[in-house]
Amino acid sequence: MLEINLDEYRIRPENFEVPAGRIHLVVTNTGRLTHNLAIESFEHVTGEEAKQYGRTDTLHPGEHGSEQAPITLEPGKYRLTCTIGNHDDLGQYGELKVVAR
Ligand SMILES: [Cu+2]
Repeated sequence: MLEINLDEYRIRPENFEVPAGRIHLVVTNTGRLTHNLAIESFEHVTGEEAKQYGRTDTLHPGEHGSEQAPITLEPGKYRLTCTIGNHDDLGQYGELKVVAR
């Protein structure tokens, strides 16, 4: 389970390590703007969209959210990001490490 807080413009905590398999998101927007949380491939080819493994709905201030659909992750490194506006550019991203069970 990933318990994450979103605000301007951070994902807290920024770094996670979880066992491979089903990932449950428990996300709270503690900020004053809308945010979301998406899990994407850690690296992607420049000019191409990152592969997205799952995400929450858009969360308004004070709202809680979970994954929109079941998320299953293989071991590896993933990127956590907010896909709203330019929040990622402003620093709203983190890293998720998935390790073999
Ligand atoms: Cu955001």
